[in-house]
Amino acid sequence: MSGSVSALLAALASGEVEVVDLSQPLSESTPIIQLPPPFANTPGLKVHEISNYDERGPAWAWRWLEIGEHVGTHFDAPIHWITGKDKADLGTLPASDLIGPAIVFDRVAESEADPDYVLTVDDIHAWVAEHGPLPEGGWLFLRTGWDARAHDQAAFLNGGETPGPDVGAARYLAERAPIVGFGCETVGTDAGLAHAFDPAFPVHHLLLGAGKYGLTQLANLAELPPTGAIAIVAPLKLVDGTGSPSRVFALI
Ligand code: 23J
Ligand code: MN
Repeated sequence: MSGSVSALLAALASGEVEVVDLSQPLSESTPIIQLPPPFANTPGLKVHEISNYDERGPAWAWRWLEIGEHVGTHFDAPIHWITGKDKADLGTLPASDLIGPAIVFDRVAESEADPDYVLTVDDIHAWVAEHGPLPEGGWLFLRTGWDARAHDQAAFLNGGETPGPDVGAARYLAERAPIVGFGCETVGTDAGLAHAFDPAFPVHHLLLGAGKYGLTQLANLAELPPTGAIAIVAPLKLVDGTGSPSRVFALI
């Protein structure tokens, strides 16, 4: 075993390094995105019993799941969007992209004051001036306080008014930042009003078009420092997958 791995194991065992669960619980009441007509919408989770220690299987319980790829805490692969259609899917993206540094932008106050708050390039430059450069091969997580609403579909969707990056910030994160992905607490990586931006849904359009990744409905970002955490992101290795409910952890 290498020295670095044993040092990490020792730090985990002693509690010096802590594991934070960034995933929301996944259930039949997990909020799902609501696109306006004429667009098709995703089903949420539906759980079916196969057996429950009964005549169908006396010593075992098991279930099967019906679920959209884009439900709950989930991953957006580049092929989710037409701009990324020739790029990676969940079966092909390199596992090494799924573990990396994570930094957190705290925009709780701004999002409480205005649910249509948008993150701008100026905000990114101001953060970098205070905390240092965005992480190479890492994740930028936008904290908005929206995780506190995740038990309630109406409060979570908020009539389509939710914070997110503006077009300039989306373009910067896609084209100029060294990150592999952008994560948020809201139902989608784009702001609620982003269907009316130009281009529409700019985070999807630009970030996925650049072969980068999205993560939504994160929890517990409040426990992370602005810099210095490690994110571990675990979508299914779904062949041709455009997205997947995911377990997401941070080491702090
Ligand atoms: C399809 C169309 C628009 C959006 C989305 C999906 C998502 O947010 C998603 O989960 O990828 S905005
Ligand atoms: Mn998605």
